Amino acid sequence: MPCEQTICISYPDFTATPFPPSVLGAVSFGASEIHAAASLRVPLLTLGNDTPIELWSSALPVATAALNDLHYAHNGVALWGTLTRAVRDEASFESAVETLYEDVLSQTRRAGYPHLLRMWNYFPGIHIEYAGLDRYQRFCVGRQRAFDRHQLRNEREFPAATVIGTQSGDIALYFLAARTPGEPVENPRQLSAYRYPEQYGPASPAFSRSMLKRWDGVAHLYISGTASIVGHESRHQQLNNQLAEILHNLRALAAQATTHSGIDFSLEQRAHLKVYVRDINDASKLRTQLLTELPTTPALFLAGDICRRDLLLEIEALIWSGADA
Ligand code: 3EB
Repeated sequence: MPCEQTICISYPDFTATPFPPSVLGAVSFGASEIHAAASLRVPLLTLGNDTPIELWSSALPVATAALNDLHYAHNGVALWGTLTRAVRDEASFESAVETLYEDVLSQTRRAGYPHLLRMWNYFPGIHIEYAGLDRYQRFCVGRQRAFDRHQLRNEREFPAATVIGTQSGDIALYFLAARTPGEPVENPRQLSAYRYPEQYGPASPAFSRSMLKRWDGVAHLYISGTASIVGHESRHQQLNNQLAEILHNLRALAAQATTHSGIDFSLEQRAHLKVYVRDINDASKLRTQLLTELPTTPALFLAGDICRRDLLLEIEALIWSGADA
């Protein structure tokens, strides 16, 4: 189906569907390779034989550009980009993240899309420790340094985000930015991550729980990776209880966005989930449980490491509005 909006996100069957003319970007998970001007392969195992593709397209004409290892596409309203960079050694991991984020911030601003809405971050060895901090904590430090240097200090400008550990490969990012700001929506059940106490690391995580964007004719709610966290504390040791808590969190966030905007956002319809599971052997159990809770909501299952060791899974969501929004 061709895209009739500013931005469309779809999960086409790669073999059956030719790429539409206005592709902003494409992400493949698992083994498949894709060819679009801006594309990224994320090396995460998928459940079963799935080799899913996430396709970002537009009804508007798209122009593509690249600056070194940053590849992007834009349509006058939004910019989609991707960047990968090798991890050299532990000592330089933090500064690698910092320069990577600086490159994203400076280039999106130079191109005229200064508002970061959504960031996906994947890198290997998320639990590797060095100088008393693990890679996730050093990621937060590098990201915050770049945000500080670019005067991105207003938390209402923090993008929604996902950070997931891979088993191999480079630091890989993809992101969505826009000419005009989105509206951050925080979760009433969770402390804002940028206010986490210092026990989780020296730099608090600079992301919003979700970002609402009203495009021309459709609104999108980009929900960050959501874990079994209430307040700032991890909850439950068992998989099924963590999933139930996450669904509670996601529902609370969708309800908050609806209250804030008057737009109907629900997990039951016009939603897509990505479920990241620490142990891929847990995926089929989770899928069964998720099917009883949300029988009609499509979900992609990916094996990835969650930043806190006590968390077994994390779920991100995209919800879009009906035609009347
Ligand atoms: C949490 O709620 C879980 O540092 O950008 C989820 C999504 C998490 C994004 C980030 C971290 C981030 O704290 C971890």
